[in-house]
Amino acid sequence: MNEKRIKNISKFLSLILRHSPETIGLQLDSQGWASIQELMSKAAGKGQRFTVDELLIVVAENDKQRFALSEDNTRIRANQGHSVKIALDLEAVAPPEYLYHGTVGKFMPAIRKEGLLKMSRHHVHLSEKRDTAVAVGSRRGLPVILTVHSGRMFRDGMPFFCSANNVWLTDHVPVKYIEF
Ligand code: HQG
Repeated sequence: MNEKRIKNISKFLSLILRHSPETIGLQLDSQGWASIQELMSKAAGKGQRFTVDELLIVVAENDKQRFALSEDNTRIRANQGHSVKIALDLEAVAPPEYLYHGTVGKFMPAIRKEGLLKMSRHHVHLSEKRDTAVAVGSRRGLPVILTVHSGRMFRDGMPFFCSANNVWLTDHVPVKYIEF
């Protein structure tokens, strides 16, 4: 399977499993899982056809490990990034002392005022590596990298979660914890 097809199926799965399952008439369970059989048949009904093997390749080779399979390999869900309301049931864990967030200049006036907000997602997304934040910010233009004092936030009582693919998640980063 070529890169282009992998990317195409990955984008489709992100759309369905994170944002709009209803576009193919699919319902996610309360933890974001979908039956692979049902997903495939409903996707095919809308002209998006792929085999189970192709789906498994997309899950395994995904550059950011965006998707997870259930233990019995019958269900799939996105590891993070949802805008639909689901509970990932992540456990709160202590973050590293510093985490990074990549954004762009046009959001900076608002971020300086309100801190980092989760916008349309469930959480604010942060990374352990600065390079990851550079890649995230670059999706929107010239990246601006913010250092978040996550250790201090945690000690001040703010919970952090780490997704199965190592994205750090929190509710809101108030301005006083951001190094601009
Ligand atoms: C910005 C991709 C105005 C924030 C990536 C960001 C990531 C504010 C945008 C994952 C703000 C939200 C998440 C405020 C934050 N005022 N703008 N107060 N606070 N923002 O896409 O972090 O490929 O929801 O800086 O790689 O960019 O989908 O979040 O620019 O891991 O797997 O509002 O999405 O992963 O944008 O990206 P997003 P994000 P996937």
